[in-house]
Amino acid sequence: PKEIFLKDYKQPDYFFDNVYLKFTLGEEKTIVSSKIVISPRLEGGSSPLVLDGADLKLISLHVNGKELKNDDFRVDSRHLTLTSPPSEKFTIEIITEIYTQANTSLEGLYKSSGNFCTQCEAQCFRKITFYQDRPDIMAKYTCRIEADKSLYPVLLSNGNLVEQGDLEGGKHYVIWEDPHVKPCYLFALVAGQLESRDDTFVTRSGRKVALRIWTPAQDLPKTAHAMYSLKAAMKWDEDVRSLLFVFGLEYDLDLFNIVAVPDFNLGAMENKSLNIFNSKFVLASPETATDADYAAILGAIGHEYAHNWTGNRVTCRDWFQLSLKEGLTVFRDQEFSSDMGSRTVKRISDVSKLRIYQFPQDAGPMAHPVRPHSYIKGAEVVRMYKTLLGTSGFRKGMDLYFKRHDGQAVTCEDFFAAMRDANGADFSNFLLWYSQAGTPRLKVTSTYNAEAKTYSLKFSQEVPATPGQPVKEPMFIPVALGLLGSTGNDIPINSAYHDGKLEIITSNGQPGHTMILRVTKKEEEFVFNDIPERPVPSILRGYSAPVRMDSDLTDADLYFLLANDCDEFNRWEAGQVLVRKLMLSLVSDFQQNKPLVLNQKFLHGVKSILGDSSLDKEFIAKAITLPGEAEIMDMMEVADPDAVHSVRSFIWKQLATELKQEFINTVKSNRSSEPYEFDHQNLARRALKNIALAYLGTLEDEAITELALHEYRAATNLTEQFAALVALDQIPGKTRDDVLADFYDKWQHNFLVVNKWFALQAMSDVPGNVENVRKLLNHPAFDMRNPNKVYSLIGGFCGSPVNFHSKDGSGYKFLGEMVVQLDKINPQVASRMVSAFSRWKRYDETRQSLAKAQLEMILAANGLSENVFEIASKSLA
Ligand code: DPP
Ligand code: ZN
Repeated sequence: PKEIFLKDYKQPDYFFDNVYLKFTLGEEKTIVSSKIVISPRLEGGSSPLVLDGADLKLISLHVNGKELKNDDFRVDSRHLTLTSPPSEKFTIEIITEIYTQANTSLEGLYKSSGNFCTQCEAQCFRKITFYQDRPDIMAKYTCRIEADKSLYPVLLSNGNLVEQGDLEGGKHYVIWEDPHVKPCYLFALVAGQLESRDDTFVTRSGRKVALRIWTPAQDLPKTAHAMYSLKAAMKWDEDVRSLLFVFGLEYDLDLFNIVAVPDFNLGAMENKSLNIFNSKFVLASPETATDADYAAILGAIGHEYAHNWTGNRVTCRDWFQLSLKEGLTVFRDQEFSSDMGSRTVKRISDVSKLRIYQFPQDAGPMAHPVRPHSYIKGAEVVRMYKTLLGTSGFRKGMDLYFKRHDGQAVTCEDFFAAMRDANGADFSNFLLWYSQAGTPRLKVTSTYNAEAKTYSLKFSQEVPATPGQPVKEPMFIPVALGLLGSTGNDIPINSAYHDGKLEIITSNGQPGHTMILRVTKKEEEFVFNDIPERPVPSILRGYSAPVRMDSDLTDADLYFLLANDCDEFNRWEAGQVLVRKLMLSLVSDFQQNKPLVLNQKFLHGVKSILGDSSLDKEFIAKAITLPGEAEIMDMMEVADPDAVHSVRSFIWKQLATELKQEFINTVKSNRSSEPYEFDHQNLARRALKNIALAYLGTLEDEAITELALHEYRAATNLTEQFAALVALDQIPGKTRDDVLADFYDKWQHNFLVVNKWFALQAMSDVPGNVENVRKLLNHPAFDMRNPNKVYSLIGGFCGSPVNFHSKDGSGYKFLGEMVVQLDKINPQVASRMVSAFSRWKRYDETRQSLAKAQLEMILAANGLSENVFEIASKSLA
């Protein structure tokens, strides 16, 4: 396949005005008839019209009502080309057949548990009919669906239902009309035996919107939280209260549908007024979903709903602009979740994700800029606009963006220009965030001059080379900074000498006396005057830019920040810097066969946080959680999974041993017999209790096993029950086996819960666990065709550093085999799995050659998909 480049973008030669689709859904095949009103862009122009298509059988083709002859068009496996279409507005009518039953890729129109559904993003509408499958083709759609009435009583598409009725032979039909123009990737169709939970939402201006969440009847009781989340998201997005950071965006139709399907490649899809969700992000009850699931549902529904404006009303010109909608919408859902829960804890989780997923990718063969397709880093870029412009400046930019571009398909530069123009802002080289790959490294050194009472911070930055980008320019890095005096409070300052000039530095409503420094050069210095004592700097408050920072802060400084910083994110971060340093030094001890000894100061730090009743319990839980193994490996010259795993387990167990009584007390004092509530107070309580139990689970101690068993049996919700299971899972033996069997027995009919059971076993660090995982492939509850199951079992296994990276190569061999098998079923899922190999060069030579052999084996497989080929070959390059 030919690689496509951003610079090659060309406007389409033909615009589509109206699209009339007719689906005749059948068991053997589905017939799709598509009638499109087309306008040539240039008057009198008659370049060929090239339509995309994949796996389609062309039945007939008419232009302006006349059937086309063979000389007038060409059709091959990827395109239908009209060699010389009319030079004025014309109508084309295409009839195709598609074979939905054979579609295991879960792209285009497919079947999930007997129901029809669609997934068209990114370029999958072409699996439904021939079309200009690109987002800058925006048209109005009318969709007629015909199907058997008893098998498919519910027939849904985008927009408003305008007509329905019965047909001969037990069939019925519906007609949906979407008044808004949209690109084809937002088209959706659902047909099946579904029932809905109904509610209404009245928008700020009085529009009464019917809300429906569709599932098979038996799952309806599990949609209450999703409905709550949807109403909260609608309210949040249209809100105008000045204290909250909100957007003032109202919903624009009278109906909003969500459908939950069990087989879905991704999390969810924002199709206009007919969102389709992976059931994992809709279904929840206290007994079958954890707090993390509840939060993920809130976030996912918030995300897809937010797309109605950022993505649907204003969409991407081409797929290089994905971040235009995804970066912005991830940012918006992060803000929504922050307002619904703890802002600090949400920020901590999001930054951890960035460190675990994005930074390693930035440093590997798959490194790419925010454009074309980085979601999480794209959200960080949007966040930087807000940091620089403040809440009201950012809002002005958003308003201008919608004023200029509503109903259009635009670019990241258009978004940038709206932010800039609405504020008259100088953003210098900010656009580089979209085009330069790699994680910038920011070095900070400080000097205090007691005589002159000046304090200086010197910044230097470097962006590492990435594939195709050997040389980099300095980036625009907003650094949120506070200077703490010895009392622990911020020293009130609002100006600094920057390159010899006095600059006033605004705080944009950040906590304390936070200043926003604009660091834009390879090296630069900021000097603060009238500083009475050597301050402790709190740098990058709230993680104001997605960079890796090294500073000359001492351990004493870090402990001071941990105890005093008014920016809670940086309090957590100070603890993380300390523990990362500690872990890396223990890793080096381990590699040199030195005995491992836990730093007592660290132990006391953990103890004092655990006992600090002034802190939010959810924050405590985050603060005493060690960074993940992937995060530590990412900081090493040569990643050593065994050493990192041993060190992390050592610290974990040491803390459990030394703080056993404190952890036991934490478990006991955080029990509750009240019914489950998903509110901050309760989920914070459960988070703290569960982390304490997780620590205790490492101890081979009968009393602890009893305690964990008690928690397992007494639990009234999955959050606590599963945490007890995780604790018990750590020690191999009969208790572990019994309780795993009991759990399966209890939940075997709920596939979402069974997936957790798969994942837990897949991630186990029990030596030789690959054999157990292989056995589970044959478990009656497992199914290679269901992405969630694959992600739980095979994906879960790849997340276990010791077993996946086992030096005998058994883990790599397993994944290699799985990728080849999966690719034949579902290339998207296979390509997600093969990504686990992409960082193979980070490991030692033995592991490198084992992983390389698997990548070569995969590339040699017959009929490999483009998706897997791209990742495997780029990884090897
Ligand atoms: N556009 C989809 C979403 O935002 C892709 N996962 O969730
Ligand atoms: Zn999205």
